[in-house]
Amino acid sequence: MKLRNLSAAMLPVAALTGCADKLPEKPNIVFLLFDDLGYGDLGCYGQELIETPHIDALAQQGIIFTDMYTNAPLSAPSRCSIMTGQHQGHAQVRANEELHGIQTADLMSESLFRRSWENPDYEGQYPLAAGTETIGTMMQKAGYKTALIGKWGLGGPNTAAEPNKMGFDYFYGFNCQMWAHSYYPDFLWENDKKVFIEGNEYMPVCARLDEGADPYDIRYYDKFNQKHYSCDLMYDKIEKFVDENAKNPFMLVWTTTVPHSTVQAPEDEVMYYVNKLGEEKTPITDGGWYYPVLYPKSAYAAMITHLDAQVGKLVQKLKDMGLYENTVFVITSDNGPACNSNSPLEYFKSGGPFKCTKGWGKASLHEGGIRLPFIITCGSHLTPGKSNHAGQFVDIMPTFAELAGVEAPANDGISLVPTLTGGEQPKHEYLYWEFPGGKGWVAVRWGEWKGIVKNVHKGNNVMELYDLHTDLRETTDVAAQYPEVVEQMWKFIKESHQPVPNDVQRYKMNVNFP
Ligand SMILES: [Ca+2]
Repeated sequence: MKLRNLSAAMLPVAALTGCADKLPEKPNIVFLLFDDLGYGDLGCYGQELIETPHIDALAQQGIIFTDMYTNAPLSAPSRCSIMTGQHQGHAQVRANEELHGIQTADLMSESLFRRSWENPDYEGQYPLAAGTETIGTMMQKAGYKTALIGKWGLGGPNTAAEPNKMGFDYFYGFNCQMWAHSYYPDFLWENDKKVFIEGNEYMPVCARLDEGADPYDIRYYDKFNQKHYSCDLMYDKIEKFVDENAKNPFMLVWTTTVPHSTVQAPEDEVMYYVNKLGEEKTPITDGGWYYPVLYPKSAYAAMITHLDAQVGKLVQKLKDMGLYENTVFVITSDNGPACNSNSPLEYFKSGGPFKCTKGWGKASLHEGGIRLPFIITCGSHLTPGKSNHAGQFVDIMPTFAELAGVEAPANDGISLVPTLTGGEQPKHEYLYWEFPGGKGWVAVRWGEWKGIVKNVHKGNNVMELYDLHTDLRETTDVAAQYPEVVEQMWKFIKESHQPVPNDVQRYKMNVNFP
């Protein structure tokens, strides 16, 4: 059957001109990966309340991708696909798996949380296998200095998959995703050293307001908002890394935890949004795995704007150092926005044009969980525009390889450089996802068709089919009208899905092929 041309319904797609833009040789790379930022959370993707002027300015100079996807709707598997270029049908990591580390349930137990604080062996997620080739090892081979600053989540301390062993010359931040639920931690990791932060105190995320506290009085929240904001500690290290590598190519992987819950930002910046958006009347006093928050909407907005201001600072610094024209920025998010009490998604329309209520954002394979903002700029080298190339994070590895002039390890991606230089962009035949979290999901995008199978763990093999050309919110299942499309989708699933190469129960999914 003939497929109609793809088009993104929300953003008008300007045809990228055919003129060949030249990219600098071995440019520096700044890869900024947000955590749970939605398609609609940036001004350049239609956000009207949260201010992101610096990222918007970068986007104006570069390419805005309308149809770019993560490979997985959750942190660890998404990052695994970014690092290895492997799609989830044969990736090592396919869900968040804590192995010996602190489990989600432990977050609510002070003693188990403290155990992880006392003994780093109880930190971290399931480790990538020793010797895994990553974008880090690849760029090191190309002569780059590499840093990962932010959140890791692909192997705990004392495992074979500490960031320094996975291709990063320098690491600073959270090794463990669970500890990243606080923006005022009392320690972070610098390479393989646990560094305590003077002025911040140990504060488990199960901590609540003191007995008798007035939940409408901001002073009672002081204990959660301590002296040093982790985003600022990380940003200081970013500047230091750039300073130290002004004379050689570098790749900075900036895996910020913004705007993942707990939503926290410096008080004056939160108050800016309280004034702008209006006083909030519903503080979160019991945030589950997260601290209480007095102004969740304002805090969510403030933390994104705070990060945006840091992007502006870094751009200015690179300009001052004469490095900006020689630096590629890639900006995206690891998965769609989280639907928890901390994240005011509906208020901000974080899902953009996609449905993003509970079950439709993070941890789902609906568009709201997987389609993400994705921007590439390179100083004034690119012809600004929008691209509706349907890609996935596995494209990042071959893109960086081509930029650096090095051969990439075997991967499932397609370099996006032709889109940057005005060349003919090769396309994926289809995009594949599987996600064993929750009740189990499989999905395929083929042209404008989106096939999705839910409840895989229960043996369900009835595919829902949506026409993204007319139905971005995936509301009208047309599977019964297009059995030949459904049949082809199943063929794609069959050729993509492979058993996990390890014994992690949580990654396993038995697909009941029809
Ligand atoms: Ca995430």
